[in-house]
Amino acid sequence: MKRVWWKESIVYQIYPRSFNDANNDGIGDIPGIIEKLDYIASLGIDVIWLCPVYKSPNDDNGYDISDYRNIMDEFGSMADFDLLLEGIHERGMKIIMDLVVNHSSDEHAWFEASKSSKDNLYRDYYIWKPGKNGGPPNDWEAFFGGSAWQYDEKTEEYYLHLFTTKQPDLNWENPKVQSEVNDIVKYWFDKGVDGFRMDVISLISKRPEYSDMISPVFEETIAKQYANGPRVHEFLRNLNKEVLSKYDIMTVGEGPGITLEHGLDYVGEDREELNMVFHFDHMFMDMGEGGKFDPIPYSLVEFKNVFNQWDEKLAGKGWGSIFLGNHDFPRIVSRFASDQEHRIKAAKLLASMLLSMRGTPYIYQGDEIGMTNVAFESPSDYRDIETLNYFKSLEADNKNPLDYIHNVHKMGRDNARTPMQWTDGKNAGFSEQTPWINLNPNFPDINVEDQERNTESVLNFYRRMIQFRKDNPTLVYGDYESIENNHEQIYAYRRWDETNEYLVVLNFSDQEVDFNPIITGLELLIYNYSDATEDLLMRPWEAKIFRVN
Ligand code: TEU
Ligand code: CA
Repeated sequence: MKRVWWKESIVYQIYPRSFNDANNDGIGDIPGIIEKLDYIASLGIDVIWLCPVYKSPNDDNGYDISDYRNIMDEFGSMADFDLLLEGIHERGMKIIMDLVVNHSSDEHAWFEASKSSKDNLYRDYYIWKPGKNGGPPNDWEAFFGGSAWQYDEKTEEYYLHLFTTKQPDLNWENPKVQSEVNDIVKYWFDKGVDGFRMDVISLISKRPEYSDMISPVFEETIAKQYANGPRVHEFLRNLNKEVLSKYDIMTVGEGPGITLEHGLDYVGEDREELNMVFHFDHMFMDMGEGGKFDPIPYSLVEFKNVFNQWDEKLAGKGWGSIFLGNHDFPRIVSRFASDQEHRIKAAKLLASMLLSMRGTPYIYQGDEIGMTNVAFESPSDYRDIETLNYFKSLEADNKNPLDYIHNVHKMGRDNARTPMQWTDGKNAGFSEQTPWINLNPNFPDINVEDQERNTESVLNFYRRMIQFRKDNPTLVYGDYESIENNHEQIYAYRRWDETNEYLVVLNFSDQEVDFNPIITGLELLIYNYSDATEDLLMRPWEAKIFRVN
């Protein structure tokens, strides 16, 4: 495969509200990030992905943008942003921003104009439809519950919002919307930004029929009806041709509904659309009939299959992204490994995986110290709109949210949004002020300061793994093949090219497993038990990476 910087990069994702609070108002901010740039650089990170920092009424924590060219007051000013950009570049790192253009905020000037009358110039920036039989135009459900249509009394029509009512969907059929997006992207590239993560980019092209939901299963509806619409590739190719292709930048499209079948349409090297996508096949694996708050068990075999199938699909044709969590999902160690007695080993095992697969690795803030899920006692401790809507829907069904709060403990997005744990001191060193969302009470045990001092910490293991990947391009570009696919506890795979071969063996279980593949000449390089030996008797959550001689 063609060598390019973004294939060799390791990305660190920052959720600014929860990262570091410099002015002590309880909310993370841009100056807070600047204070921590040396820390991020010390991990060996190449690219920082910054979640939205634009002006926003924060109905969905910045994913509802009211001005695409200005910074949210709570996070600082444009001058602060410019300093951040400079600080990142000075340290030899790059920055990608979040591009949220499937929808804007309802407080964006475009929407204010759009809703003011049926014949104003901005009416067609959004998707307005008359009602049907005294109700909405169709039965579409929004991602965060309720109808995807909101009635507006002034003009007596409904507007589409696939997310909250404060996130009206933009109408990409309107060429003016497309050129507005081009201009926004160009504006940030001209400032020196190095790329974009494109929020729900799979949803921008709507199917013009607007027919009723094709399936009661929301996942199926998303993939077949909301996502991958008829013009999405045309839109992306135009954006690429007009703007993206003129800069040395990287793009990663986020996409519910981007399945194996569609992946290459977005990232095929001959497509001239995007560099990478985030698909959700492993993130929705445990989703039950009732959606994400109705989790069901899954097996390691299914988990491995997702990675195997995607790798095979993209091999030689497009580039993948490797991630296990972000600001929308539970903490990775709690979800895919173990946050109990084996937490430290389990967190290192996930680091071994993230950083030895083919595809660009994305590390979410706090995962590098093994932060875990949190279980707040009261519904009123929660902040995320998705979770709050879930509680509301339970109440509407005359159910007590407390009887269901365990689902939120397991699946809620706030698990990943508790403040970053810097120290064991006041508010974990995040802020002098009570934070906007409670801390995870385990910060005295899990924090950066403590792990800096400990050579065997999760943090220092991440550093070693990152360095190991950088020293070994085989781990970036080499072939990938998983072995013993049907093994229910062990995930093992080979990475190789003409010069090197590695074997990664990961025990995803609480049991000791005697793993016996017939491979000789193993030389142990990386491991998460200090007394590890070259055999393959794998202890709980043990991880070993070998050179194969
Ligand atoms: O998330 C898109 C998305 O698919 C989510 O709705 C995801 O399914 C959900 O969070 C799982 O619980 C993106 C952003 O990452 C998210 O933070 C935003 O809320 C959403 O888009 C709307 O902009
Ligand atoms: Ca602040």
